[in-house]
Amino acid sequence: MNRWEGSGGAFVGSQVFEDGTTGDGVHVLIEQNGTAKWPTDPDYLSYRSISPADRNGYAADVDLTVNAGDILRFLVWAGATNTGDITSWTPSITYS
Ligand SMILES: [Ca+2]
Repeated sequence: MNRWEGSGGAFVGSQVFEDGTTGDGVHVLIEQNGTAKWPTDPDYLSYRSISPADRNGYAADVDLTVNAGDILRFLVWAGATNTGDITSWTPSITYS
């Protein structure tokens, strides 16, 4: 969890993908203070689904305005089963 000390613009850049090969995949979402911020298209502000063994996944990129005390959450939902739900997600956050 990241908690902000200041205010301003922030770019979240990340690639999220599945490392597992079985199961029903995962569903991912970025929230700011409990409000969905990514994905924005085409699954506007709802979980983005990633199939098992999808090594490309999605570029989870979003421009945000952050304020002191804001919390960004990178949510991974297993769906119906957590079998094979090995997920890679290493976001970087750049302030502007
Ligand atoms: Ca799953």
